[in-house]
Amino acid sequence: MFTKVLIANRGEIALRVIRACRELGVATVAVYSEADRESLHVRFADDDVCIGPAPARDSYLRIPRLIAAAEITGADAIHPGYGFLAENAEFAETCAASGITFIGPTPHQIRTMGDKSAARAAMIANGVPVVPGSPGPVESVDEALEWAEKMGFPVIIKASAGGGGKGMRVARDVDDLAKSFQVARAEALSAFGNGSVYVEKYLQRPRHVEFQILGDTHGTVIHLGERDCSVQRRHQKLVEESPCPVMTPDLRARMGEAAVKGAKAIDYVGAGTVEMLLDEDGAFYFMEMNTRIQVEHPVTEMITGVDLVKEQLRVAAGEKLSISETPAMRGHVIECRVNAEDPARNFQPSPGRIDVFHMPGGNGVRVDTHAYAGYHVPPYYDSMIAKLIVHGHDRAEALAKMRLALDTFIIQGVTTTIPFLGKLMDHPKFVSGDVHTKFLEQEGADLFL
Ligand code: MV4
Repeated sequence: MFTKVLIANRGEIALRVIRACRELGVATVAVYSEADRESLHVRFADDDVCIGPAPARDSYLRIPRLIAAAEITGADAIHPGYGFLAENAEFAETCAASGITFIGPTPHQIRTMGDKSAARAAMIANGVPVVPGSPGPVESVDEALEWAEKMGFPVIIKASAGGGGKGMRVARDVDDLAKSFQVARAEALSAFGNGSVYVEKYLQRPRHVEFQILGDTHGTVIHLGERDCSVQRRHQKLVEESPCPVMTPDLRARMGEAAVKGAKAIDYVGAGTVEMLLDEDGAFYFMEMNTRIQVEHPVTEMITGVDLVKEQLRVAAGEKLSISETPAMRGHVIECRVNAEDPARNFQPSPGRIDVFHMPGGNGVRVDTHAYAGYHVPPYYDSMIAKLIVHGHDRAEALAKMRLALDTFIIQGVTTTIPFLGKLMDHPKFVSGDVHTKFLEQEGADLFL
């Protein structure tokens, strides 16, 4: 095991990683920007290093400063958390070149899955179902049109370097296609410096169902069940749950097998997530693989009892996973992301001082947060200030527990999404589990007020 781990992140995930290290007897190093001086991750770590001014590009994204901080403090490994440099192959390479273990997959695995078109090709080559479409990038409108005519409209043009919804355009008909192709290509070029795009059949109302994967360096790759993350707004997840409300043992076996096959195709090592689209007719398709620990990992932790961050540390240290098969899944788990945002103002961020902070509690209630009364939510970073996760025997109990927990989560001083989430928990379609990726856009209007 490592002696000292540097956490190249901030906020709740930095605290989450510090806890896992502590439990394993590993010392920790916090890095922080000038805006995060008063943060709990700095107080809870054994050592801390200021790495620059508030903007992330001047601090949390500066690879040389992170490596220097690790060298100065004697850290032998770096955990990247999520966001920032978590899926940056160059960072993973620089760690290795500096004799520091990157707690995550290899640079090659990060790169393959980061190129969405290459990932799709790797899945096709290994017999993992993908949405019908072009096997690789398309170079012209005419080539895109050939595929569109083969599959039928609507189609979606996606940036190879994209993911998370950037550089995507839907085309409803032939007239749409030329424009969508050009817009997607231009957006991809300006956002990623890479104009490569590919074409897929567009699914109108799919669910987003993702499988948690763990792989080790001894050849074991397993899945730990799924999370339904269909409730999103502008590609930001708001609620995640497990099991997926429409899951059956047979469907889980087939989707899980496909997810593991996809991860094994690149000999995946570490914690990862295979995102799939589950269509209304029960067909499922590989969409993307995320090569990091995700925000919503506690959903899987609560339903399986497996500590995913401790598994990441074990795997990175060359040890075997603590489990060799898919663990049993017990009951039902729901997670709500609490953001300092104003739903009535188009979810505009609401930074500032938290004056009152009272957390819910009780049996089966988990809160992952870095916030406290007196904490200043900085305007520079993601506005998530807490994750509220509840476990019930079944979905109805989990829902009831979530409603009560949201009602007793008191935050004053900044506007939060808590009241919005409370209303969402009473929405008839959410209550019945009848959601899809367009749910909020199409049915959420009265929740925002
Ligand atoms: C799709 C799709 C429908 N059909 N691909 C959104 C983010 C990126 N990961 C891929 N995305 C989608 N790809 C096909 N062929 C619909 C989406 C999509 C979506 C997916 C998951 C969660 C929320 C979403 C919201 C809008 C669109």
